[in-house]
Amino acid sequence: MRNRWSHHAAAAAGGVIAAGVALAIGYLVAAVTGGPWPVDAVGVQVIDWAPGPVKDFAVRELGTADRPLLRLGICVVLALVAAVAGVIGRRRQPVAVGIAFLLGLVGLVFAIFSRSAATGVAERLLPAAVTLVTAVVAMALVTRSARQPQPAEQPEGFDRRRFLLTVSALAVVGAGAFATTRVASFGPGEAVRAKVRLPRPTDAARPLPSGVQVDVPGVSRFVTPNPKFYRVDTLLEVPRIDPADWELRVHGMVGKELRLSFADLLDRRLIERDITLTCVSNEVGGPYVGNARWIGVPIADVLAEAGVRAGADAVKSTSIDGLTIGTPLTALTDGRDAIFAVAMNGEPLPFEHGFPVRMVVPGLYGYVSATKWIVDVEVTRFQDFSAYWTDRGWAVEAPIKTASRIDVPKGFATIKAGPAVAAGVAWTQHRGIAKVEVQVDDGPWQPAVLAAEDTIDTWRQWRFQWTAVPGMHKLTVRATDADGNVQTARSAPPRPNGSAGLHNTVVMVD
Ligand SMILES: Nc1nc2c(c(=O)[nH]1)N[C@H]1C(S)=C(S)[C@@H](COP(=O)(O)O)O[C@H]1N2
Ligand SMILES: [Mo]
Repeated sequence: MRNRWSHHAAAAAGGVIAAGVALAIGYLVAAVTGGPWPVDAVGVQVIDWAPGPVKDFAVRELGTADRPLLRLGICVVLALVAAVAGVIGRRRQPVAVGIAFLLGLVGLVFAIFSRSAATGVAERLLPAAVTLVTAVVAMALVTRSARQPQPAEQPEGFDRRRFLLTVSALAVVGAGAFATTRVASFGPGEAVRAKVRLPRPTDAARPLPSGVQVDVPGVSRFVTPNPKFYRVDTLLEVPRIDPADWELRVHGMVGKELRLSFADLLDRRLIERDITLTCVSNEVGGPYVGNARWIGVPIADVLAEAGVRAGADAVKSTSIDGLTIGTPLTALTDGRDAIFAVAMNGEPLPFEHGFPVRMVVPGLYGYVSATKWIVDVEVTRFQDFSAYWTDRGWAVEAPIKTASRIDVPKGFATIKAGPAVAAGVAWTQHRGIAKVEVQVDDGPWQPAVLAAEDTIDTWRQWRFQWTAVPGMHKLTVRATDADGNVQTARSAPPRPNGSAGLHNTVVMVD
């Protein structure tokens, strides 16, 4: 009896290892070809199919940690099925091999249909095809060696030695493929990014005014360092595009279609601007906002050259993986600094932030304006298309709502009684912050001291001095834009067009 269970367990482990070696080899092939790893093909489709509330939860509670968790979840499900297949395979080998084939087929189907940065058919299919074949072969080998013997052959159980040999050989191959992929860097790596020579901008940003940063420890840095910049995207593997292979197509309701290479773009008039980016998913007081110094080509210049035809009211932009974003034409042509950005804080865009080219448009949430890894721009009409997020219940047009955040003190911090300081940031891109006020408990609104303004397209810091008396106290902040509109106290969730309401922080005063 004990023997039988340990044989089942061994067979289950064998099934898992068969699946593991297939995934590891697929992982290697994906890295070499730049095609999608089948796990990621399934994962990207799960992201696209996930109901709004699930996605909102993932963004809110997990942030970028949702990606490894999604991969892990898919691998756990696969491991469970593979374990069952391994056990079944002791008696019915063809069934186990059939299960491996079906799992591989699922990966292949998702690789065909999921969004992916892979453009060629071969690169798109190769990783999943190799995974499928490996899965079938590995499952056949494992189950053959774990087969339940007929009583006549080997009454004492399966051939332990042969099983261990098969399984460890597969494990070594799998581990080798995995390690090779992690250690070697295939495809366009940091080298292609490092090779980019950024020309000097034709129109440089003025130096940051002194006093944009309040001198209070714990307040956000005025310029968000690239590695700290928030990130929102919908792929499991960041696209790594070689600028030499990159092209931007501008077409649709234009007089003349354009195709711009990366070199063409760098040859054009480049402007350098400080622009604060915000995500529509940011909760009141949340972290999905960052400020950077960008260099890019004015989108208006490119559109003017293409010649926008009458009747167009939108630009539909598409990233290399086929994700679409719809932006009002007016926001790109009304004189604001909407750009095809090529640089972020003095370096080529990081891969995570859209290398080689992305859009940045002051005043609009990222999901309607900030297309990363952009490859296609179509001048069109809103009535003629719908974009990725609007298909998922988010608003078609989404100007950024006025917001303010308390960075210091942190929530539930304990501070000393007496003179105290609170500080934070406020933003209302392309309108400009005119006033920030703080309320202690239910007291009157009192003005905070504003830090220097960089531009109306950037966030603005503030500090507030108060006298803390012992007990528990609540600080609430609100901002007013340059047109005199006071930030609303009426709270709204991020969906469908951005969170609203006032941020507050509770502190204990000793
Ligand atoms: N290709 C692509 N572009 C994208 C996204 C994406 O998922 N894919 N996310 C958008 C959203 S919702 C936001 S808020 C910004 C975030 O840009 P960041 O990740 O550089 O901060 O990019 C936008 N551009
Ligand atoms: Mo976003």
